[in-house]
Amino acid sequence: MVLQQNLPRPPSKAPQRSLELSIIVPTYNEAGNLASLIRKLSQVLSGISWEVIFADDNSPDGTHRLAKEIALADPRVRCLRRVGRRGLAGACIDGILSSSAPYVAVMDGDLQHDEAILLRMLHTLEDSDMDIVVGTRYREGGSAIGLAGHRGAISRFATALTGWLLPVPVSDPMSGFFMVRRDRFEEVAPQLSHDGFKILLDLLATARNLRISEEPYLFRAREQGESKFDLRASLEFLGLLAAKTTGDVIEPRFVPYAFVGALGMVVHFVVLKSALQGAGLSFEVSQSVATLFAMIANFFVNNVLTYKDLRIRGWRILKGLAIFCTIGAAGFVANIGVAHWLYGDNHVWWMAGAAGALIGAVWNYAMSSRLVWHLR
Ligand SMILES: Nc1nc2c(ncn2[C@@H]2O[C@H](COP(=O)(O)OP(=O)(O)O)[C@@H](O)[C@H]2O)c(=O)[nH]1
Ligand SMILES: [Mg+2]
Repeated sequence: MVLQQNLPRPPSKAPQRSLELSIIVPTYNEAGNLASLIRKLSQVLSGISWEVIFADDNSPDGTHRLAKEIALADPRVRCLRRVGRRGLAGACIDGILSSSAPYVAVMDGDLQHDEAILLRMLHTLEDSDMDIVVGTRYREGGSAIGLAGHRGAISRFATALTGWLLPVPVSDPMSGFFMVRRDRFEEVAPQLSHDGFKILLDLLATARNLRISEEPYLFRAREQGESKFDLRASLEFLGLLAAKTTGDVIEPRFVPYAFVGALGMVVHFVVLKSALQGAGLSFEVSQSVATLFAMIANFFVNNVLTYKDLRIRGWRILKGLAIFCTIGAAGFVANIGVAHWLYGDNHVWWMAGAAGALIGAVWNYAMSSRLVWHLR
């Protein structure tokens, strides 16, 4: 049971004012931070009518249970427990759509975002014609001091890459801290991607005409729990950039898929070399063994990386693998066919080769997404 004396006292009667602000906090294993966060929100938001919604992806540490326990005693707290799904962006979108205040904020649940600027953000939206206020670490008065080591370097690189590729006029497009008018968000919600970490970047790149204001803040160091930004999140971010720079022609998931394909090439050559030189097999046999190994490796890595959210388990793995290999074989034929046709036409070997490989990769991706992992 949660110790009630550690938590803020909720208002004694129903609030007189209608709800002004919904705060959505995506959480995954943040049980150690919930009580402090609610206490801090109560302190800074005492003058307004607000609610906080924890959008939790069934955290193994029981964050959702704790949130619901707190919610029993405090009607300003709610928890949306999502099962069978993982993803920061999707959790934020579902949380926002489950709420109804005219203004909605998204902030992390690990106390890295400074709650002290929430009121200023709200006043900016109420008193001006701005649509969104973005918390920034990279304007005067802000700081990313809490972003230590390699996580900080990745964030700075991602910020520079985004500024170079996409025309989003903000100093901190990687920020996960913002407040937006509900009606503007609801307009674009159907076009937003549920995969990935970067909901703000997606929102800004999708709804290009938002009037944007920025509010500096100090990004604090994480004290409890750990960061969930991993290889998959990095690849999803690159996928989002690829989608938005090509006007959504490229699906974000194609980037992790292509990354796994490149790893498969490495597997292929390592096995080919070992079979040829190590085991002394003929080229044809070595090449077949290498192809089979690479396809099997690709299937399993895709299952836990690219399609982690749609992961196949148990005996269904065998069926998935068989379909994946069949699609791969057909993709190989398409690759050779296209390359042969183009080479015959213009004799530029590298262009024919690249076009063949691209057609093969697109075919494999499109078919295996639908037929193996049943992506809708
Ligand atoms: N619901 C949900 N929340 C997530 C997920 N991944 C991260 N979060 C939450 O999103 C916030 C930011 O994540 P964090 O790991 O701190 O990322 P970092 O600050 O970029 O290193 C934290 O509140 C996390 O608990 C996820 O897959 N689902
Ligand atoms: Mg964090």
